[in-house]
Amino acid sequence: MGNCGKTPQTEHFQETEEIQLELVTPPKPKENTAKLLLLGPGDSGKSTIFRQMKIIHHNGYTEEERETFIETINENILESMKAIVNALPRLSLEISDENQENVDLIRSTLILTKEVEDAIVELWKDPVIQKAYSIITDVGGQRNERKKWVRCFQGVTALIFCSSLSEYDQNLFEDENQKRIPESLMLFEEVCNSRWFVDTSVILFLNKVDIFRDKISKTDLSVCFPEYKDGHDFDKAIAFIEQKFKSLNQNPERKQIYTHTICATDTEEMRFVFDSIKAVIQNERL
Ligand SMILES: Nc1nc2c(ncn2[C@@H]2O[C@H](COP(=O)(O)OP(=O)(O)OP(=O)(O)O)[C@@H](O)[C@H]2O)c(=O)[nH]1
Ligand SMILES: [Mg+2]
Repeated sequence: MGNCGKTPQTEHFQETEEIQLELVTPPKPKENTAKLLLLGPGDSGKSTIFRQMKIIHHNGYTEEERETFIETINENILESMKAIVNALPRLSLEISDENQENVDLIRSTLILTKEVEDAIVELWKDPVIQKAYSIITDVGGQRNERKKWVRCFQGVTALIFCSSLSEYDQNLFEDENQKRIPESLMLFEEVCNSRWFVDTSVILFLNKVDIFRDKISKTDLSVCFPEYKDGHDFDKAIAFIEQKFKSLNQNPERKQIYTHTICATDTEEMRFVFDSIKAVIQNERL
């Protein structure tokens, strides 16, 4: 292998990158599925929102609807195992003799039969497969860490970005000189204008409005944004923050930002919010 002056390290990174790009070949979108990506800084409420979605939809799917997901799940399992076994040569990993037949089967099949299912179960127990999987998904370092997310980014129907309103007077854990909302704005700017989401609508959740409502009556928003002049006015403060986020959208003609001011811990309220974002998601799929 000619190395064109690359160190083995960069070569390894490049290979990993290629493998990952291969892994991320987007599955064909299914008519009845939408892929939502929920992002946001630490402590903004992502897990709470996800939990609410689960509570709200816990009894929300009929047996029939659930059955329609089986095919997608099966395809994902087979595609993922294919990607792992196909990556073995490039990772210089060799499968044991007893699993070679299973590898051949996975490479050649397109359908998840009982036989293929058994082969996947056997392969998943194989330490070589586990090693390949961990190299593919667990590569260290920030740059690669990001690559890992590429798989999540492809084929996204709508992006949900969650930001906490209540922390405008708090600094980051990691950096005590940086306020949390500006940090969140920076992350939003990066995500919103990322090439992955050029045409993806963004649903912006301004969360923890309950805490914000209390706080704004005591602490002026200007502690975070010195240019803010409307004191303790709740509506004006919300509108100001919303505008801060929206102004970061570099492509307002193609990309909409739908903002919801929410209290993620309130299940009933979240039921309404999810209902209203369903319309956006359905539009996106047209
Ligand atoms: N009062 C109030 N608390 C909230 C709200 N949403 C989330 N919380 C609380 O805020 C904390 C952080 O919420 P999480 O959902 O864990 O946040 P996260 O974004 O998943 O955080 P990481 O996983 O650390 O990135 C939890 O204690 C939640 O109960 C809200 O609307 N109001
Ligand atoms: Mg979480």
